[in-house]
Amino acid sequence: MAQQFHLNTPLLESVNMSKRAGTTVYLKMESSQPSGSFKIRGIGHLCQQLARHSKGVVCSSGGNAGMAAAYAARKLGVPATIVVPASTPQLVVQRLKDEGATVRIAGKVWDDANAEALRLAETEGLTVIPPFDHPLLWEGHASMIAEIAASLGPGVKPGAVLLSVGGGGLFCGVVQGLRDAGWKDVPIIAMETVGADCFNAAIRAGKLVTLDDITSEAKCLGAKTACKQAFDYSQCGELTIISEVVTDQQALQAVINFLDEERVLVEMACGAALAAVYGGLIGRLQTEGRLPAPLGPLVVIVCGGSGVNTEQLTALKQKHYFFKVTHTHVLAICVHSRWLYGWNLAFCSTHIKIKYTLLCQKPFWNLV
Ligand code: PLV
Repeated sequence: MAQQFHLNTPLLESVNMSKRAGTTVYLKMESSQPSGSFKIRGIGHLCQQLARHSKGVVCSSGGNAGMAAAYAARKLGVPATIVVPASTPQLVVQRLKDEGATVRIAGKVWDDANAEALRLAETEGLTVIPPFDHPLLWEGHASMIAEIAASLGPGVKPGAVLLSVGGGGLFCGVVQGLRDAGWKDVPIIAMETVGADCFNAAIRAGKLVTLDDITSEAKCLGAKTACKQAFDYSQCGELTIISEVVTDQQALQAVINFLDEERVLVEMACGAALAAVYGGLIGRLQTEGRLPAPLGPLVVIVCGGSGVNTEQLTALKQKHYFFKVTHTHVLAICVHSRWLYGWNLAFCSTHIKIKYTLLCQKPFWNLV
């Protein structure tokens, strides 16, 4: 049998997240995979089938598919070229090089890098490793559901599966895995961030949609168009798919909460899924009747990601103004403006608004 590149990852119960979600939360710890994310499941499987005797592989990536391709190629003794967009953090570029890959930077977003990878494959005779759109990838990703079934034990079925969507490869693999396990009635909660929400846009439009740009910080969710199979699943009617979008700030806050509570650092791409628990989405979906109440165990795919370290996290926090404005701050501004302008209410209110905007680095009307 061909060597398997991925690991069987733990399924951990989270007491903190269970409290927040109102049901038992199990974390499928794909962040512990070699290469740092679930991607090695599908890409490892695909490389076993297609890359063993290749002259070299080329993979366009937001980072993590590239990490998996570079890892698998190194294990197979095949050269790897990884094409990433300019938005890819330097730390990922370095990690790819440390894996022994040749790194090329092309364009602004993943779609640009993909065009370059396809061109290279053509001119240099390299085997293309797609990051999310290939049946072998989905087959590889599906293995995580078989593992979840084995970990949960006989007779235990998830109440829902929570995951992030970029191009939709993980989603397709999970659908396939749920079908194989006889669990196709288990709802899937598919999370994206605003500005990297091609799957949600497609569902709303009733057809595949190409976003104009990727404006989210969660670059690893940044495909402009979801893969057709993911869209077809969303339309097939036999599955329950709940597509939701969170802001970058919510995804980042989820990354911070997860680090504090579970002691694991993941990318914002993964934070998008975690935000559904930390931001109270599960309860809201139950109130809206879109998820059953009570809900069976919630399985969260902790997809991971290598594009983050403490320095990167600090930079993201600064960018997303995580300054906590307390009542004392607001009171101090009011007292100061009263002292400056007395009872001139027009001046006072303008002063308060300006101070508040400067303090929070966001307009005062975004107070909540
Ligand atoms: N990232 C891809 C696509 O980027 C990549 O090249 O790395 N969580 C993490 C940590 C990811 O890296 C990705 C995909 C996803 C979730 C979403 O997976 P997908 O693309 O299969 O839906 C543009």
